Amino acid sequence: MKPASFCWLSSAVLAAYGLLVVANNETEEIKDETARDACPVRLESRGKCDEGGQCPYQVSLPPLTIQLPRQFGRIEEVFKEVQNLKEMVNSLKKSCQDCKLQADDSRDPGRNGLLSPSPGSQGEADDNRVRELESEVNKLSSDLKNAKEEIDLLQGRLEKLNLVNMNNIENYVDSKVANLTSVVNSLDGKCSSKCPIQEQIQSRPVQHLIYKDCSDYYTIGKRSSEIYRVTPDPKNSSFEVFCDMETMGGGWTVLQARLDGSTNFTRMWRDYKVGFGNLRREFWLGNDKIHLLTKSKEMILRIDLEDFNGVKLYALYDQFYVASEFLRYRLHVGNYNGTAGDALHFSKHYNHDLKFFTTPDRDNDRYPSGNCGLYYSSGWWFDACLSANLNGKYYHQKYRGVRNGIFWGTWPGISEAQPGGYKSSLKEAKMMIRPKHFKP
Ligand SMILES: [Ca+2]
Repeated sequence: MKPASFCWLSSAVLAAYGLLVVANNETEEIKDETARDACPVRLESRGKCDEGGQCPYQVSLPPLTIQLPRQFGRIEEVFKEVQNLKEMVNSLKKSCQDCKLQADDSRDPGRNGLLSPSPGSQGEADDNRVRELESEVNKLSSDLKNAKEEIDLLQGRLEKLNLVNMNNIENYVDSKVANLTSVVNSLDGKCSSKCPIQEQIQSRPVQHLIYKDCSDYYTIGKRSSEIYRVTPDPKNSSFEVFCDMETMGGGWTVLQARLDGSTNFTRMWRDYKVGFGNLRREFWLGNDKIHLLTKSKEMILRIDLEDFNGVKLYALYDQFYVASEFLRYRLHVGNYNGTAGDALHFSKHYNHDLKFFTTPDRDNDRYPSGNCGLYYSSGWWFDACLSANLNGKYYHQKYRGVRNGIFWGTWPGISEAQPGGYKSSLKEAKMMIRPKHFKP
C-alpha cells in the first residue's frame, strides 16, 4: 500500500470520526490540514497476521482539537452551581444535626419541669405528656362543672330572694292598708255612736271606703250577681268585675268564664295581661287584675265545670295566688278539695302549680322543644305541657287531633279516650276567688 493511499484513508477516517462526534455542520471544522500536508498518520505492522486473518497493525493519529458549541461553555457554570448546591446541602445537613442535638438536650428533665421521661425513651415521654394534658383537661372540665353548679345554685337563690322580697313588700303594703282601713272603720263607729244624725248615713255603704273584691260588696248587703267596681290595691286604679253572689254563699269574684264559645281564647300575652271578652258572658279578667286581687288578701279558688252530658263537678283550692308580670304571673295553687279531681297537680310531670304563664307569643313553659300555648291554642300556666287547660278552644261537638279544647285531665272517663279518637271539650267552665277568711 502507498503512503498517499494511507493519507487519503486516514483523512476519510478522521472526517467520519468528526461527523460522529459532532453531528453538526456549523461546528465541523476539523483541523486536518496538517494531516493532508505532513501526513502524521502512520500505519505500522506489529508482526504477522494470524491464521484467522487478524493482523496486528497500529495506526498513529495526530492530536485532535474539536471546537464545541458555545452552550458547552455553561457546563463550567453548571459545575460551579452544583458545587455550591452540594455545599449548601452539607451545611443544611449539619444544622439539622445540631437541631436534633438541641432538641434532645431540651428533653432533659433537669431543664424542663413538665416532663419526666426515662432516659432515652422518647415514646414514654410522649405518653407522659399526653397523660398530663389529659389530666389537665379533666381538671378544667370538673372546674367548669363546679362553676355551672354554683351558677345554678345562685340562680335558684336569686329567684327565691326575688319572690321573698316581692312577698315582703306586698305583705307590708297589705298590713298598712289593713291598719288604715281598721282605723277609718273605728273612726266611723265612734262618730256614729256620738252623732245620732250619722246613723242614717250608717245604713249607706260608707263603712267600706274601699271595695277590694266581691266579698266586700257581699258584706255591705249586695246579693245580686252583677258587675261591680273593685279596688284591690289603692295604688292602682279600680276596675269592673263580675260577682257571683249565689254559689256556696256568694261573695265570689269571677276570673274566667266559658259558656258558648262566643269569645276567642287563642290570644297573645298582651290580651291575657289586660283581660278580654264580655264580663256577662265569656271572658278572662286579666293577669294584672288577678295578681292585684290575689295579693290583696289570701284567696281561695273555686272552679266549676260542666260537660255536654250535663255532669257538673267542682274543684276547690284553699290557696291561690298569681304573681306579678315581672315574675311571669307564676301560679301558686294548693290544698285541693272537690269532685272534679285535682287536675292542676295531676302528676310529677304534669303539675301546673308554680308554673309561669305562657301564651302563643311568650314561651315560659317547661316544654323545651316548643311553645305549649301555641300548640294548645291558649294562654295558661303550662308545664310540659298540660293536665288542665281551661282556656282551650271551645268545641260545640266532639273533635279529633290535638287536644286543644277546654280540658280538665281528671274528668270522669277522659282517660279512656283513644289518642287518635274523638275528644270532647267541656261545655262550661268558671274560675272564681273569695278571701280565705270570708264567712258569707
Ligand atoms: Ca317551651
